[in-house]
Amino acid sequence: MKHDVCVIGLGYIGLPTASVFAGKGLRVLGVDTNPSVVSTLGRGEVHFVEPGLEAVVREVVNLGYLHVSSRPAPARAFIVAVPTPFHHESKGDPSPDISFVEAATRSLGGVAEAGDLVILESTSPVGTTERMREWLDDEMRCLGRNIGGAEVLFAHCPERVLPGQILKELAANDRIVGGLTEAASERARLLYGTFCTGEILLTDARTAEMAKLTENSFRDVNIAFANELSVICERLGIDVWNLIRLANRHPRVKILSPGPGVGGHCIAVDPWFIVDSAPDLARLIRIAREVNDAKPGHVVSSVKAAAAEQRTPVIACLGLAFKANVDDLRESPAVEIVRRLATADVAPLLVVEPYVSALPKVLSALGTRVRLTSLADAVSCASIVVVLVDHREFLGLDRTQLQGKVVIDTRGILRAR
Ligand code: SAJ
Repeated sequence: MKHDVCVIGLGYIGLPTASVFAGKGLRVLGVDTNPSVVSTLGRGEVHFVEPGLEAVVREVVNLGYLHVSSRPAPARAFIVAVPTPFHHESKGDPSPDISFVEAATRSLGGVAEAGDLVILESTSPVGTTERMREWLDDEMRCLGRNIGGAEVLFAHCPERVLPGQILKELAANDRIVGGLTEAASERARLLYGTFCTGEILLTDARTAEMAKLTENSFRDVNIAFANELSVICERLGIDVWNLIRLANRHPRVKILSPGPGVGGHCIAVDPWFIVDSAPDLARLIRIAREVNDAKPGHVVSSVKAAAAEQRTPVIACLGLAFKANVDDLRESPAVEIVRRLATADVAPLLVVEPYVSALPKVLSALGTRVRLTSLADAVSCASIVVVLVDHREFLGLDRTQLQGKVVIDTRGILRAR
């Protein structure tokens, strides 16, 4: 049987995408190289927290619209949604790692046929969709198949959904579709039209690749502006939250929120893809990355300074996730701050993270200096309270409980009310 859609990579983007296609009655094959992901999904369960996703997956698996496998099979359309991390170079800037995209593309060498559509959803450096065509062509030639990559249609359709609201945004957001040919763009438009109620905007593949990188760099640069303001205000004795609230009353000013740094697998990563492709020109984008990456170090210094003033300091760190109300700890500045405080052995650390049941390895490996505990225990035992994430569980924090303690509120939640 030829599937309607085969999705390669069942992570934060691939799985919801496969599920919404299946929910529209398309026959979908989801592929993941991790055997435990395949077996979890085969039981109709999911391997990460995303509101509403488990119910959708259970339904489409039970109805037989979504199957999962460790290998791709023939399909009219293939969607590649694998990670595109970066290499931390020992010298110089980080550089993009597109080896998972290459492996996924080559895995289609034996199954793709002339007229099939291959879509890249992973955020990728400009030119990656063109390279996919070359990889597939090469793979098919090696396998002795008599069709080439050129007979397959290719498009880049970047995802732009917000973790925590993925199902809603998958359907509602406008979508950019950039084909290597117009025929590819048209086919991709038809496919996404099955569930996308937002506008589908057609362009070429290189523009689509750059658009995705631009969106996240725009946000990074604007968060860097807020983070720079926060450290300037600290020195000048000004409440940055109040300042931003006032400045934002100007009709054309919309400053974002400062925080402990920028985390997640998108905004802290994608700007480097632009810097890598034009290092001499991407000056502002690089500086924004550096400003945001310096923020965890600034928070650590403030906590150390507060601890140095006390005889027996105990530090409560509220939150580990990279942002509010999710369990995602990837590239989280909060984890990095706790790690640095523990490594420097500043004081006992009580960590509160309502969205995880155990500390991540990078922290549990540090031994008993870091303990995961409840909000009530952490707040009552600590002499220093550091707010690292604005989880809804922390918003009701009672100011009277914090009297007499040093409070370092990197998210401004205590001033917001
Ligand atoms: N942050 C701040 N201040 C702010 C806003 C965010 O410090 O005013 C921090 C957050 O705490 C977090 C980081 O920035 O550490 C990123 O969070 P986010 O909610 O802004 O974005 P992500 O990484 O969850 O998702 C982004 C989104 N991109 C944009 O908003 C331009 C999403 O639409 C993309 O699909 C996603 O990246 C992606 O996959 O690229």
